[in-house]
This record gives sequence, C-alpha cells and structure tokens, in this order.
Amino acid sequence: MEARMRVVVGWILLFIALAFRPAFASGDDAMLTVGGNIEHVTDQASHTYRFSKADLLALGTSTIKTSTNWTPVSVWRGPSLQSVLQKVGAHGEVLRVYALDDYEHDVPVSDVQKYGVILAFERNGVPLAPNKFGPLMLVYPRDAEPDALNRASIEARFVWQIYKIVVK
Ligand SMILES: Nc1nc2c(c(=O)[nH]1)N[C@H]1C(S)=C(S)[C@@H](COP(=O)(O)O)O[C@H]1N2
Ligand SMILES: [Mo]
Repeated sequence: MEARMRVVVGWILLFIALAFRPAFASGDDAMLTVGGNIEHVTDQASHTYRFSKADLLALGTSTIKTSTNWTPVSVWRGPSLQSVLQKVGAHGEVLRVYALDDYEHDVPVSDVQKYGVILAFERNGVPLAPNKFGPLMLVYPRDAEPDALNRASIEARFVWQIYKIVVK
C-alpha cells in the first residue's frame, strides 16, 4: 500500500510538472520588470521594461562584500540599481520594490547613488535560489558603512525575491 501510494503520488507530480512546463518554458524569461515613471519600455501596452538575465548582465555587474542581518559575510554580485534606472530612463523620488512573497517596500532613489546599491542575482558565485533570495535581492554595502546602514529602517530595504520595481 505504502509503495503503491508513492507511485501514485509520483505520477501526479509528473503530471503537474508536465502540465506546467510549457507555461514556464514559453516566452517570459523576464527576471525583472520595471514600470512607473520611465522613458523607455520594452512593452508598450503595460508601459514596462522587462529585463532577462542576459539583459541585466549586459548592464555590467559589480560586487558588494557584506554581511546582512541574516547572512554571514558574502560576496553579492549583480548590476547596480543605478544602471537599471539609467537604462529605463527613470524619473522619480521613490522606488516601490515588489517581492514574490508579496513583501513590498519603498526605497528612496537617493540611496541608489549614495550607497551604490546593487540588484544581486548571485551570492558567493551561486545564483540566488528562486525560493530563497532569488531571483534578485537589493544589497547595500552595510559592513562598509555600518553607522548609516546597520539600522532597522535600512534593513527593511534589503528586499529579496524581487521581481518588479515601480518608479514613483
Ligand atoms: N522578500 C522579502 N524581503 C524582505 C522581507 C520579507 O519579508 N520579504 N523582510 C524585510 C525586513 S522587514 C527585514 S528586517 C529584513 C530581514 O527580515 P527578517 O528579519 O525576516 O529576516 O528583510 C527584508 N526583506
Ligand atoms: Mo524589518
């Protein structure tokens, strides 16, 4: 009974995997969608700029070596948020950052230049797992500027599982 149950569950999981595979495989390879007050778009209808991972890599990447409140000292790598905002021609004061777990948080645009914030897709050379911090996580150089950055108001801006940013 036990073994037969496992086989049945196995078939059900396989069916689900196959049923959903085309939805994941076809078309939408966007890692990040940027909307709101932007000049340049890749999709007119939704007025958004969609970045695949290749698009993000093409912006060039930098690294920040820092601990966070929930990770030990690590090397985070990704495009600077500045380069993303430049690419879309962003105009605004505030970025509303959206995560897959329904968390959302406002980040002042002034942080972007001041701290050289990056949108990390990699930690210690390993892509961020989609169900953990990935696809993208906002990283500040916290260890380099502890007085300014090691505080609760900033911690909430270390948004992980980012998939969308709206410029306001
Ligand atoms: N995607 C996502 N990012 C997030 C959060 C979250 O719940 N989801 N919590 C934020 C807050 S409020 C803080 S303090 C830090 C650390 O969250 P933790 O204390 O739950 O680890 O992550 C920030 N980034
Ligand atoms: Mo928090």
